[in-house]
Amino acid sequence: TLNLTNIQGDILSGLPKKTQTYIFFDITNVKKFRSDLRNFIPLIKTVAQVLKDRKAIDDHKKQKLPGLLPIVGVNIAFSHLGFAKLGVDDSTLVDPALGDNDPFKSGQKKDAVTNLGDPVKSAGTPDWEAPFLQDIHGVILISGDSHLNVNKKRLAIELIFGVNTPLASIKEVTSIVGDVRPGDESGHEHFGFLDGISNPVVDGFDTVINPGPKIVQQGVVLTGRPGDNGQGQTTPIPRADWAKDGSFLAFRYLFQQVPEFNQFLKANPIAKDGNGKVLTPEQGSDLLGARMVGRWKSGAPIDITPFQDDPVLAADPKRNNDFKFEGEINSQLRCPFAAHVRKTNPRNDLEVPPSPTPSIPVELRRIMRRGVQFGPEVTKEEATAGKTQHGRGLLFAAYQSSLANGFQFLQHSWANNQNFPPFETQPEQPGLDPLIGQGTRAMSGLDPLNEQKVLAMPAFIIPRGGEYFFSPSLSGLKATIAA
Ligand code: N7H
Repeated sequence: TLNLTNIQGDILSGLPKKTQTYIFFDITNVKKFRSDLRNFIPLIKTVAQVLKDRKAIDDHKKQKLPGLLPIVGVNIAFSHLGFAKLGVDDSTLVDPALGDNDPFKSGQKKDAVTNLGDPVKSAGTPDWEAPFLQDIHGVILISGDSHLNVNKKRLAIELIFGVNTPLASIKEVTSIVGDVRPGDESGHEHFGFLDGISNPVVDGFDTVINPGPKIVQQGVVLTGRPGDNGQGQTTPIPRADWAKDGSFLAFRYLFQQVPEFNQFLKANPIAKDGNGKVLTPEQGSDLLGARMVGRWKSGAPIDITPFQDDPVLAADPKRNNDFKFEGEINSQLRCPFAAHVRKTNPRNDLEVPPSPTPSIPVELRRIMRRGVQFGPEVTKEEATAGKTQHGRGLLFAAYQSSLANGFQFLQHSWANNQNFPPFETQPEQPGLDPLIGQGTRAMSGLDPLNEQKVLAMPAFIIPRGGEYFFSPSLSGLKATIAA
């Protein structure tokens, strides 16, 4: 069984948040950092504590009490450079089969150019915001109900590490504030689609099990647990004790071109649905967006309800994730092969003949997504001009026991691969993931009555930074990292 007081809360339960601050830091005084870290550790919310917080939030809602319950949650994670600076031997976090090419060891700056396909500024350097081109040793996440409460906690943390004083043990490289969108858009990302519906259900942890993708072993998310077996071998990568019950955090600073996305939908409405029914331009644009994502803005999966939104289905957790692209193996009638949710979780596409047997099961490639939006709502001016003037997007964050099997693989081998998903009798090339795919973005299958037709599109999501971190267990933090 899991020791829920030993695992950082964001990994399995997601720190509750209306707002979240990410503080990216460098360690400037190793000895002092270790002792400051001992004072910081009690602030960390474990899974056990987050579950309690979530229950308190539910009770607060049920009792219809005014306002939001004041709740703040803190987590911490380190990069390979951070462990190196601390002199912590992190060799058991590195896949021996990958060596220097292990994404955690190489760091995301290098990986962005060699594997993720991020646009480059100059040879070997991604076109990122300046702070992310620097070395980053770690990140502190502060989530909460309000800016006031998060900022109070931030001050307390800065005091512990003596930030901006002669006794500082860390230097802040940069910090970013993310905010859940206001009103009815709460839970929806900036393009307008409901997010956070499909995350892996973890064996022996989740108590509510709704119909949907297969349950994953604990080791898909947590290091040192059954299923944490690197490249899918049956023998787990041996992790040092301190490196167990942690998880790799892939952070990506992703900007979204929202007015441009809306303009594109408007300019390319689908004329008729899959039954031949003529659509209004507005319906045609909505269908185009839904087919790019694989879900309607409400969250309803198009594999279940391909040509008409169904908000009731979308809101029903027993039905809104219960699909497998079944009966669709060689067809894009209901859902394009390259639709974002089909690219990033192909479900039955890789399980059922005649598709080629995957090297490892889809379950080992699942990631726990914990992102939050940043930036303001689209202004009238931007909407009219169809042009972004204010930076906004997603602070993408995802946990997994192997970056090479998880985030990196999804981005490199699925989203950026125009031949994925593969079928023995491939009728047409799927194309790139229309949202996150890097390369020359184009995909087939958007027009349900003309699946071969290819539509090209500009970049709607632009990566501007990121890093790979490891979020250790509480015992690992105490016994090794702060020792
Ligand atoms: Fe994606 N979006 O609004 O378009 N994503 N994503 N993502 N994503 C998902 O099913 C989005 C990104 C995954 O299990 C939904 O919960 C945006 C990256 C995975 O069926 C929506 C950005 C990667 C899933 C979006 C972005 C992924 C998923 C449907 C960036 C990994 C679950 C909601 C700005 C490389 C698939 C849901 C499944 C779902 C959007 C990025 C992966 C609406 C805006 C970089 C695994």
